[in-house]
Amino acid sequence: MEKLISTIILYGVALNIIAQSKTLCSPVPTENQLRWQEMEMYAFIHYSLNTYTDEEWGYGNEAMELFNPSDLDCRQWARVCKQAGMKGIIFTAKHHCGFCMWPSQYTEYSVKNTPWKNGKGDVVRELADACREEGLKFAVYLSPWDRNHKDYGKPEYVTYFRNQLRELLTNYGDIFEVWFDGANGGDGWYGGANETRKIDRTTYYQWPETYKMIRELQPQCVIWNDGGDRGDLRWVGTEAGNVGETNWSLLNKEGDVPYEQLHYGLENGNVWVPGETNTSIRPGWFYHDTENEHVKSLSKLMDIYYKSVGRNSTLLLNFPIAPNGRIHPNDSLRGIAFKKMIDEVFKTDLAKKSKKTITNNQYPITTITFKKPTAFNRFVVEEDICYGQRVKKFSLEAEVDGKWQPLKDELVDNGDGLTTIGHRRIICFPTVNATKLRFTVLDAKCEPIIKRTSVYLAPELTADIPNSGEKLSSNLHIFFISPKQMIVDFDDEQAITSFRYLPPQGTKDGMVIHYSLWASSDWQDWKKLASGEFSNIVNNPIWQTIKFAPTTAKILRLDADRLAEGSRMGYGDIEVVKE
Ligand code: FUL
Repeated sequence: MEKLISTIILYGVALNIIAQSKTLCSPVPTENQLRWQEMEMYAFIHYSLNTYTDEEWGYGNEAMELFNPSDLDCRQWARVCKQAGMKGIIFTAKHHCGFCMWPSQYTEYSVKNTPWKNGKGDVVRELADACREEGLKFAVYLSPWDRNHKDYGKPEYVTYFRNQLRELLTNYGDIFEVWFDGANGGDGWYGGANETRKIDRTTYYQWPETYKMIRELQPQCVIWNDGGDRGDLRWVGTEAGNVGETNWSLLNKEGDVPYEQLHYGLENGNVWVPGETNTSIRPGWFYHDTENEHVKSLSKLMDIYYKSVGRNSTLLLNFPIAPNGRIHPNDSLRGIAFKKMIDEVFKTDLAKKSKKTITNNQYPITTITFKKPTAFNRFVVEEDICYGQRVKKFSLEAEVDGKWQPLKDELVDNGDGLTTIGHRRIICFPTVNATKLRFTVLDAKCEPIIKRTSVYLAPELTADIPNSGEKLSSNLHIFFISPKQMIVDFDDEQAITSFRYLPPQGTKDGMVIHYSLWASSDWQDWKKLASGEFSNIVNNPIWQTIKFAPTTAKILRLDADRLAEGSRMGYGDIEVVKE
């Protein structure tokens, strides 16, 4: 009897220990969020009338006749994305210009009134089918801001928006994610009103109602929203392709989400809202001929991979569609090379055939003992996020020639970067030739549950095609004649065809949003060459190109009609392209 009692007690203690380690000390993901996180990489596809106007944001009155691709092939998109390692595609069903890539019954501004397939085509349908055939998941981007719709800003528009969403969520099979862009640049065509309409992002769209509809129609779908209401996923605060090395998958349920929280999450947040890192394989989101030689290099893409998937995030990588209706070969080749390189790096887990011992101090210490001195430069660690995210700080050491030496994350500028883990953390460091590797959890919210520790040797990547190969201006005299007027003088008369503006980097202060460009040869007669907006410049501060009919001039004047912030125009660089 006594024996039985002590067995029961021992059993009880053991159960208690297990229970303790599984005690939740952090919010946990939903099933949908878990499934989404496992996707790791999926593609964005930007395609709309902008592809034909060479713009990043349409104004809302672009002619529908422009949409007549000669060779539109959604199967090519799906094949390329699959070979690039993408597990799904999110498609711009409607961008800010309001033009619908499916024949919506609620508007005339759609593919149904274009010459393409005599108005009988449906890009959303073709892509949804192609994805299914290739075994990819499918999702939609539906811009809440609509520069075409006459009612934008009124309650009627919200009904319209929901009707469109219902069409997309009922007619095209399973949708894994909905993407509600928060951008609102203000002005637009709005049914001919040509005015500025800003809305209150926290109340106007009445997201709770819309979310309810999504949950009913697509119970497995995750909601991305950088607007007023908390969705299932968050933006990471930049379109450059990186999230903070410290990346908590948590936010607070209520309240504003400043940049710091978007980028690093919130350690003590009370709800699971993981970060999705979005960036484009080119500088812009839409296709521009001028960017054909600026497709991101393989080393840049790998850097993005480590700073997204390797930092407890997913990667949403954009492939723009070219005017012929296909992904450009420069983009597809680079995308495929990217996937090959990921496979190459993570081919052989060197920890697999080595001895792994786990001891416990306050927290676990994992020591990997190699059979002989082994060269490696990557460490991968994962927490079982079903139990939340727990680790706050860890260390990594290699034993080289009998001496322990600390390793640090070489992609981080300040500190060693060894902080949060979450779904997956990849640490990159210069190659060491070591006999042992020691991973120690130094601080955690409660008992960490580590699911994986792996070690790899990545091949050296020599710098291939440079990121965006931009040259600095030469032979240009740049000065200001007023805080918002820049002069670019090139001494002799030249036949010029475009002007390029790189905004100030790392600050919104002085960034030009609306411009007018003037040319002169004598400082007296000024001819207006162009005016307009640098769309999406705040979120994606890349080179902006203003093209115009070949013009002979000696001086250009750029007027800043609207600045993002501040009262003085700034710039990072300027280029003038000659004929
Ligand atoms: C931004 C938009 O304004 C861009 O045009 C692009 O769609 C990007 C993914 O999101 O906020």
